[in-house]
Amino acid sequence: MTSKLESLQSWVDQVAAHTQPEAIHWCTGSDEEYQDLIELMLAHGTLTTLNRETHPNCYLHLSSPNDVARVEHLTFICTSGKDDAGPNNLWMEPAEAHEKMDALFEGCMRGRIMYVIPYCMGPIDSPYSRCGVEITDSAYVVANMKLMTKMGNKALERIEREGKFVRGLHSTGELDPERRFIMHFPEELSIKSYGSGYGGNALLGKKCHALRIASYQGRQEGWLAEHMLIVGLENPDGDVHYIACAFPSACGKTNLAMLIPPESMKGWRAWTLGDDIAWLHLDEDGKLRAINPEAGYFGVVPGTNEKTNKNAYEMIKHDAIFTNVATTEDNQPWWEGKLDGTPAKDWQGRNYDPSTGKAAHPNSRFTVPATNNPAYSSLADAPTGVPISAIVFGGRRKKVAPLVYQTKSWEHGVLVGAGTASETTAAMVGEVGKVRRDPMAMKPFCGYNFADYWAHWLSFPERSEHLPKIFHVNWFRQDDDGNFLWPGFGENIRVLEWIIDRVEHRAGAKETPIGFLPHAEDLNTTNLDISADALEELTSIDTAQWRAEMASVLEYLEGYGDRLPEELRRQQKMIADALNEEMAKAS
Ligand code: OXD
Ligand code: MN
Repeated sequence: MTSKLESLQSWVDQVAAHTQPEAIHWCTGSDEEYQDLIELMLAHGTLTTLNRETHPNCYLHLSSPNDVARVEHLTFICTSGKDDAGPNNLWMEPAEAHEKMDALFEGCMRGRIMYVIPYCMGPIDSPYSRCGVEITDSAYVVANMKLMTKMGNKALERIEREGKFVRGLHSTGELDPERRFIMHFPEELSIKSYGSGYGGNALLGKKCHALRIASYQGRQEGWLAEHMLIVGLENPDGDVHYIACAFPSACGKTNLAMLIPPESMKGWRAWTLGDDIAWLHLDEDGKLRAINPEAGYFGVVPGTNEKTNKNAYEMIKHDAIFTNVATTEDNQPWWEGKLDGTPAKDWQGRNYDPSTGKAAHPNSRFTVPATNNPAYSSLADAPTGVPISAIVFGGRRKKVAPLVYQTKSWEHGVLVGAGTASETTAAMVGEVGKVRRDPMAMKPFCGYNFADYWAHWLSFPERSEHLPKIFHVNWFRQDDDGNFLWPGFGENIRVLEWIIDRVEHRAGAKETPIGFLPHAEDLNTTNLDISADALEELTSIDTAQWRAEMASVLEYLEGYGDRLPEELRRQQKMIADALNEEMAKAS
């Protein structure tokens, strides 16, 4: 096959000449093609079939043990000016990065098939969607891209019509961590990724395109590409509010996106629009509208069960690809937190021995089409997306951050987003449990200087008077003995209910220096098993801790130097001054 789009065809020819594949396959996106790829991988041993009775059409892939997560230390933003990448990114000069990558790619597909994957991020007929083409030598990547994006002929037609697409070149190479790089060239709308087969490094439509490149593109074109889930909450009267929430990796985004309200909240329903990424555009009326650029979920498996996330548990029982989970004697997938079964083989295919670690890798994943989800919202495919009522930032904090608070303005919300911090998790290589600032949960994903990104966020009020309200939540507060104070999971809807009621001017709150917090009685706690003390702690702030927090936020922001928008300094100062006043009153 060839493409009638000259720029696409010549790029494919050039890559083929350079990487020397045995054959070239243009992906059509058909179900037969998916099935053929599965058969091919089964024949090569890249995949194995899981129990057909309990898990029809489910397959297991075990990756190389050194290739199980994103590699932020090997991920670069290659803009012509170093400052454009900012202190939040590793930077390499574009010519140097191309040279380095081209040397790695030279001849790397000998004996392999080169797949050309045209894909569309977002509903195929949405003006908010953007397209790309990924060239890869991994059948696993193609199969995952089929589940995660709109890929194949329809995307190719759109690309040929528009003439513009993001170019992503990927090879698993030798899976050698010493020869592994993920390079982004936002000015050229291109990506080169070598040496890893792991989702975030290899499914280039996801983090590389839909966040890093798209955030850069969004700034140029006046929209936002964010690391946010999108959920619709329907109240007993049938009113639906859409909320977009940014949490760092592995903080329960998938769980919140698929939440099932508790028994006591009769008549409430949650609808999933997306679990990881949101693209936010202002419409002609100044309303912020969201689409989910993805068509599937690439979620963390451990911890998923009937209680924590029944929808996810159900949706991964069929038509799913599992990566790095364990298996039971009868070949069902197994992971820590699964309520039944016992592991026979671990995630490296070895007989399970508890002394060698967990049975499933903590960052083991499922890939499924979004339509598998019982709570899938049909509006997930609406070309105009959904209107967003509230934006919620959050992190994993044992202390300091209360359960929920509302910011005083959009600008204050941008400061809160910029100051978001979280304890690190297994989704990235490195130490787990360390607190790090993760602005808007975009630390690993913003394709340009955070200072410019905040300025972009701060420009929205100039363009709209109808922006959503901004909130901050923390499901992970602990008492001094390390017990969680809030039950989380489905009960989180109680917090979202307060958020919606604030948006609708129906709920009470107390004003504090850091924003509006609910009084304990403003939260719906009917039939919730929680002590008055725990609720009190969750809905109050410690002035001394917050003074330290705000000083640390300022110190972090000052790391962005002259490019830091003055407005953020002003917002920080207003809060710091209010906290000082509070302290003075108390003494
Ligand atoms: C993800 C991540 O895989 O954020 O979604 O790491
Ligand atoms: Mn994510």
